[in-house]
Amino acid sequence: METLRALLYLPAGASTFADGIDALHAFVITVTMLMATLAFGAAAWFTVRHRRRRARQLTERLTASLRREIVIIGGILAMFLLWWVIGYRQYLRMMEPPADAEIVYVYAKQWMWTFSYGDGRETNDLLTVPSGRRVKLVMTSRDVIHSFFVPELRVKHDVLPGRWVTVWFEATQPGVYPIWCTEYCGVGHSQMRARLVVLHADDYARWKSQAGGDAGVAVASDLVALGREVALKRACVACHTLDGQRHVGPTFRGLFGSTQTLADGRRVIADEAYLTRSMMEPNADVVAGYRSVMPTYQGTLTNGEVAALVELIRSLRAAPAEREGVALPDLSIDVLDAAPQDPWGPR
Ligand code: HEC
Ligand SMILES: [Cu+2]
Repeated sequence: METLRALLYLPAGASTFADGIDALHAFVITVTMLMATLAFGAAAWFTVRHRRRRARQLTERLTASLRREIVIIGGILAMFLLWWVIGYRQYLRMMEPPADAEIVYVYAKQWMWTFSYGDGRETNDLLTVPSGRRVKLVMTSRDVIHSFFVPELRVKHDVLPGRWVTVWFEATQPGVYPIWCTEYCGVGHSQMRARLVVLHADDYARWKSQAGGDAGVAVASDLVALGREVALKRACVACHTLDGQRHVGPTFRGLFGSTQTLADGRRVIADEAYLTRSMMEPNADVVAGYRSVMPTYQGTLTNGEVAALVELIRSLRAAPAEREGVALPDLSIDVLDAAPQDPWGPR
């Protein structure tokens, strides 16, 4: 395996995915090279063997038995299907993030990467993760299509505006690795590089315990708590409740993952992308039965605050208690009691 990697100029693998992907890569390359050599050899052999010897010689007519044709076509097809089965299983494994993964929110924009951690910390062009632990990246773009690529991890995924995508990985080797953008995204594309720092688990714990205070970052105990603060600070709770009551806007309780009917008849699932869009372009998807009075928060909410709000809404699922095995803290906020119940009257 190492020789093949060296031969193909592949960087050493640094995640649990690397061996499987490299094995498939090596398998495909070996088989195709072998077949290419055979095909070229056969062509050369026929050129010599059946070359024109006399001026008026007719082309020989060659036939293969049906059995031979079936074996050849069936063999090639089986080979393709085998690659597909192996690749598809790897794809499924990579696309299904484990539930216990540590979450980092990734924002791409021309031309940098921003990483927001669960404790409210935010860094630019520097992603720090522990080795031997699963990390899930929840990624979106603020402008055009970018692509997140760490060759050593064998992890690569397009990062799209208006959509959240997730990838996960488990780094095995502590070290510093390059993060590339592999989708041409404008003149600064080649500058859009970041670093991935993989720390030993105990170094990582130390890194985490260092308060982000020196950078002036508010460190909340977790994103949900931070989201609650943001919802208060930015007055989302003037129009939205957290306890299931309808107000000026729909409640946040039970919103995540639910199907929303919009004023124009479309039905959408309230996922991370939809929630973010609702904050950035509230008029793009107006919920049926509500007035489109929500102001846009484009440019006023920081990336970290958006992540925190999404996490808050995610935590307010309708029936979380039996799934998680723990009761959620009561997040209802009393600010609303003073607010008028329905300023626009009956609809
Ligand atoms: C002035 C009142 C008002 C404020 C302030 C407000 N919203 Fe809204 N919001 C609404 C209304 C009304 C709707 C429903 C109509 C629409 O979709 O635009 C809505 C819709 C939403 C939706 C989609 C809900 C659904 O059921 O699909 C989300 C998510 C949302 N708001 C989040 C927020 C967040 C986060 C904040 C604070 C940063 C906020 N809103 C502040 C009035 C408000
Ligand atoms: Cu880019």
